[in-house]
Amino acid sequence: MDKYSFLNAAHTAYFAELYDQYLVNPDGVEPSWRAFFQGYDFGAEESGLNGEATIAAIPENVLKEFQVVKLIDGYRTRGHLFTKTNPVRERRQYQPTLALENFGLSKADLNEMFDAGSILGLGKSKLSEIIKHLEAIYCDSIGVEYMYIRKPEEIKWIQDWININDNHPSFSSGEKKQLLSKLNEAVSFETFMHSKYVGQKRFSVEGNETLIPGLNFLMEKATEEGVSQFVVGMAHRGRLNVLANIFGKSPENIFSEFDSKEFDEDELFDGDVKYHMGWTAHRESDSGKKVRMDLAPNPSHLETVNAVVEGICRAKLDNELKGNEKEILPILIHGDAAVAGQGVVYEVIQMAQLDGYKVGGTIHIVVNNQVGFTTNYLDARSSTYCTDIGKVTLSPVLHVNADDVEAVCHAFAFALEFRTKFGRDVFIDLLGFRKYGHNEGDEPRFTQPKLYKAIAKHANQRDIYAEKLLAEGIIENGHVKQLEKEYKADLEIGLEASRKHEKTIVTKIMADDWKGYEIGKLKNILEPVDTTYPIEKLDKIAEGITKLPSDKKFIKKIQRIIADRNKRYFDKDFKNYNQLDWGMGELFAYGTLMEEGFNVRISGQDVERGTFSHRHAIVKTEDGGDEINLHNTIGLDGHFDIYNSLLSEYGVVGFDYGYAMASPKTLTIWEAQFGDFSNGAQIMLDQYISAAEDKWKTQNGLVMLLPHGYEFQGSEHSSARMERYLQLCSNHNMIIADCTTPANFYHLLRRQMKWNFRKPLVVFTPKRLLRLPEAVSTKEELVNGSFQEVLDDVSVDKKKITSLVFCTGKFYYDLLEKRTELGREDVALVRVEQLFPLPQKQLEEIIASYPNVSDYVWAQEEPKNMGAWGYMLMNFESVKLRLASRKAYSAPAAGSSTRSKARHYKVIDSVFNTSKK
Ligand SMILES: Cc1ncc(C[n+]2csc(CCOP(=O)(O)OP(=O)(O)O)c2C)c(N)n1
Repeated sequence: MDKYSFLNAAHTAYFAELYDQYLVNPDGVEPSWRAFFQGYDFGAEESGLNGEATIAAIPENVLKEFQVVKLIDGYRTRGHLFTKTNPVRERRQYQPTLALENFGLSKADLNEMFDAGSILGLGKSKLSEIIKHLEAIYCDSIGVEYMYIRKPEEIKWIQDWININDNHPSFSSGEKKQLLSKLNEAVSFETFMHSKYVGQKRFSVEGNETLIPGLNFLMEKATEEGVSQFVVGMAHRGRLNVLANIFGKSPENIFSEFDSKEFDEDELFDGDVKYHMGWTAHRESDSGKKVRMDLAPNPSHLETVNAVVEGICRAKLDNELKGNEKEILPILIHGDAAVAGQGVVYEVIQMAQLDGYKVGGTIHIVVNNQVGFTTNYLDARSSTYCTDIGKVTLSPVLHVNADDVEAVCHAFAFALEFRTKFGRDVFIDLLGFRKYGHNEGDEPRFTQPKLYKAIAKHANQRDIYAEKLLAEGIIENGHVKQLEKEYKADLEIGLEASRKHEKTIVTKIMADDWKGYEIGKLKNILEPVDTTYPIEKLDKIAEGITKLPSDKKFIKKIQRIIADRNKRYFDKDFKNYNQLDWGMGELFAYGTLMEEGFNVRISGQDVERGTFSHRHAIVKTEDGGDEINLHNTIGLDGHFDIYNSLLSEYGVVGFDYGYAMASPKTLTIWEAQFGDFSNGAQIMLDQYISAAEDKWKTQNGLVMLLPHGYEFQGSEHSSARMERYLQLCSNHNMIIADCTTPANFYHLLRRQMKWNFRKPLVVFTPKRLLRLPEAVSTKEELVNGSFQEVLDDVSVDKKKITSLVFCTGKFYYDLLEKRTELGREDVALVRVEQLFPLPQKQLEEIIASYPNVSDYVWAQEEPKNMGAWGYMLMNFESVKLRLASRKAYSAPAAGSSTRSKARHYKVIDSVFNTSKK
């Protein structure tokens, strides 16, 4: 008997279904069937020997069923390549096509009935019916990519969803009219602006106007499903339209920005171009639910805002939303060229499922106008689609023809429901075109003459839809004209009103979260802040964080480290009693702030232990089963979250910046592995950290800890590039510090939260000092002290001093060592612990207290063209400083440790060698 005689015709439906299951999830079918299907596939594709034998043995009608299942699978995996999604040009041709012949079928089979139809919920059907159904689902205005997903339940859910009504929406007449009305707003806004602000850049959304009804539909539907907050990040394209028609920013306000009048504000606010501004709106949905919408401000730098938006959402989740991901929806709106080209997109997407960064899924919308400035998509990416990055997280991607507003809304509905169900990212590729050049004054035909010939003839998306509704008898002639008239009349009123303003109306975002916080002025920054803390409470915290739980087992080394902390604090007989090291100073800052009700979040590479093993904020039990954050076990008010990050700087700094933007009550810290790597996040520094307050009047208390210091490890791992940070400083935009004692670091961190304003704080943190016996502080210094911007040399007889040396950070200890070795009583070492804002007055007072100085020195371990020298030269004119440093180099340090040491000691010698004056 033939091996496959059991495959009789009566069971074809069963085989078809089984084969379908195998195609979706090979491991899900019973092994002997799997082997059988593998043989069949092999035969069908490769004409391999075993496969051929298998095929030859399968009865003809069963074989045909398999071929139909293969065809169905072909539509599922490749259907998106053959859609009608491009409104203005033919799609590229992909091979092989979905032609019948490519699946061993022919036209003669079209009228045959196949059980495989049951896989699609059609029951036994004619092949022609099956294909019609598949064409409608996969090859009309929406292309669906999802077969790379590895979870069968997600695939099944998607297939069921798109199977309904052949993946087409069924809107009521009322809903259709509502879509048209929203489309009219999108179109009329642009035409109004075009006539009133001729030639002014506004980055019109024309060619993708359906974004507006799509977003409106998405938000209304999301609100129905329990979302109460939206956080949106988007670039220039269509931003003003979104602000007007989605966020409800008043035309009066928008036009006031267009007229570019002066600001009625203080000197610390220079403003930004109108298509970068953020906005917060409190609106009521159509169903009467209250929602909050935040549009994050963003710089020109494309895609950078993604990270910030995710951070904002996570902060809201960690605090007011108590982790309920269904209450908040992050929406990122990308450009097609930018989403394909900017690396930060990858960094942010990699965060999607990570403990420290996840937000329950993001809806990504690409406003795909097929051009990036002047660059054609063929030059802009190697990937098939601009959205292919979505496959990294196995996110479904829907490509949708932007001319078909109903399909657009349908795709948005899918995105929302998938995100709600699985808490994962979804991508919508909204495929339209760009009516004008990159901006409205730009000639697109220089570079895309053919495309723009087609675009010139193409109707706008409102008119396309109006025609459809007219044909369906839903609207009458003149309906659109009336809509346009009414909408433009409102814009006219706004325009009139805006012209009466002498100043631009200043946009405020996230004002609710920042009630009670004032923008920090220089005067406040340099005033002392009370960061003292009662000893009894400190003792209690010490008890909690210097003892491991007795019912759990830990490795010996961690037991020793925590016990050492305990003895340093409590054991009067211990040789290091009351010598609190750097890690302790830091951990006490967190504990005391938590007790006072603040939260702490730290993220960065390997921060839980600390790159240099000084922190151990998370301790793991010996079997690795438990992770304990001692700070969270002792009943303090605030919570302490610390996360080892993915290996990213740009994305993670952006995320934590966003986090700090939405949570003034959380001490938000990002730590670099070594400070050198922070330049990977340079855009965040230049565009946000140093400039945001000035551009957008937003506050941000992000702390950056940047390990820095010359310890002869090569050109990297030495310098966090202090000079770069100092160059960005002006108008008290941030704080730059380089502390030398645990107590001062402790007070610096506490001061950061005690202020009633927030400023970014950049701290150059030590490596050697983490364990240096001299770099310790006492309990009393934590309890009674305060942050010292400058540490005068208290060990000297000031009258004897002829050489007054200023330095910062760890280099102080190198100099101190040498001074001790030389026994020099004529040299004083003054530590500038806060470099910006520079404590000028305090420095001058210190200078005045040394009566006999003839040699003022700035000493730094960095080369002359790096470190703080240039900054000191520019900002400190009270005395003429002599420089003691390496000479100028292009790399921060030599690769050879011998050479690096020689240079280092030469600098130290030059500090004490006054003949080199
Ligand atoms: C990081 C970055 N590099 C370069 C630019 C300059 N630039 C502005 S818009 C643009 C093209 C963007 O194309 P796309 O992402 O498709 O958006 P579109 O303008 O077409 O909507 C470029 C290159 C920028 N703004 N940001």
